[in-house]
Amino acid sequence: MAYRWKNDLTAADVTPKAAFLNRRQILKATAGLGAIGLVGAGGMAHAQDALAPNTLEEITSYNNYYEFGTGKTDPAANAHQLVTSPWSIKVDGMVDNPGDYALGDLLAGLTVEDRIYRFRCVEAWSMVVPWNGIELADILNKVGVQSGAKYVAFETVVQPENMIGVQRRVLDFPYVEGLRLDEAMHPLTIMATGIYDELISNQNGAPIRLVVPWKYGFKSIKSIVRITLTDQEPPTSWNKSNAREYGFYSNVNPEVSHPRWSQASERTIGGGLFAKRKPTLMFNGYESEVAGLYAGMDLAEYY
Ligand SMILES: Nc1nc2c(c(=O)[nH]1)N[C@H]1C(S)=C(S)[C@@H](COP(=O)(O)O)O[C@H]1N2
Ligand SMILES: [Mo]
Repeated sequence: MAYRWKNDLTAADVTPKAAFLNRRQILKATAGLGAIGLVGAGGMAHAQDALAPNTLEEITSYNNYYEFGTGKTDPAANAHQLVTSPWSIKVDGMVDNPGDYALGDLLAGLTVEDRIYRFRCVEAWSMVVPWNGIELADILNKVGVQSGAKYVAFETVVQPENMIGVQRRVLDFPYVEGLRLDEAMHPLTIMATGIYDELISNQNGAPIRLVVPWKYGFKSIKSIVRITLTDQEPPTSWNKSNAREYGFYSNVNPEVSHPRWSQASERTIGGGLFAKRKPTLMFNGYESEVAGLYAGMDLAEYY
């Protein structure tokens, strides 16, 4: 990559959290995952970007994680049942070093960075989340992507005995997602292991989940157990469920409506009773970084 992306949101855009200041302990706790980069903490403030702040409480109590139920508070109520240790990730397909990796082995030596990102659900609500994560590109470069690979497929763990939504078959599980290889290698794309310098909560997708900030939230698949390099566009859960409403790309785009609602504006979680909806930004505010990935594509056709 020719450049290193600079965060445009800072800690001032999220509500201060006691643990966020307590960085030393976290450095100790995540020492096994490599040094923590301070990309977010020193980033540039954009005064015009008046985003509603989100607390850890908001981020961990209003979730989508259908394996634990379809209600917004179901994941917080049920995800304590998720077993996250030990955790291994199968890496297969068109890679030089396929295998079943213990999570710590896969991430060893890679840099955990702070990334404060806008997060926009296809249901037209949004938050600002201070993630800690590793660039997916670093992981892919470590396992060695073969030249014919064009896409990356991801799969969420299935623990039927622990997952009420799996028992009720609310979706076709395992939850699966995918990215084009250039999207996966983009420096904005991270695998998050923390929020506010704490280990990521189960309801947010512990122990490791994808975050692709310019795409609708459902692309950011949780609790990943498999990463596959392939030359075929992989199936994705919401596209399988309703292809007319949910495409493979799912880039945030205020000009392309969902068949049942507008995507031109969004409700900010935690904004309070009288909070105004705010206009949704093209590519969720990351247009200058990612628009080039889609040059020449009709975004209404490739939604
Ligand atoms: N495995 C899995 N991943 C998932 C989901 C899910 O139901 N199952 N929901 C998606 C949707 S619709 C959104 S908006 C985000 C929500 O992430 P958050 O709860 O951490 O805010 O997770 C995405 N990843
Ligand atoms: Mo979502």
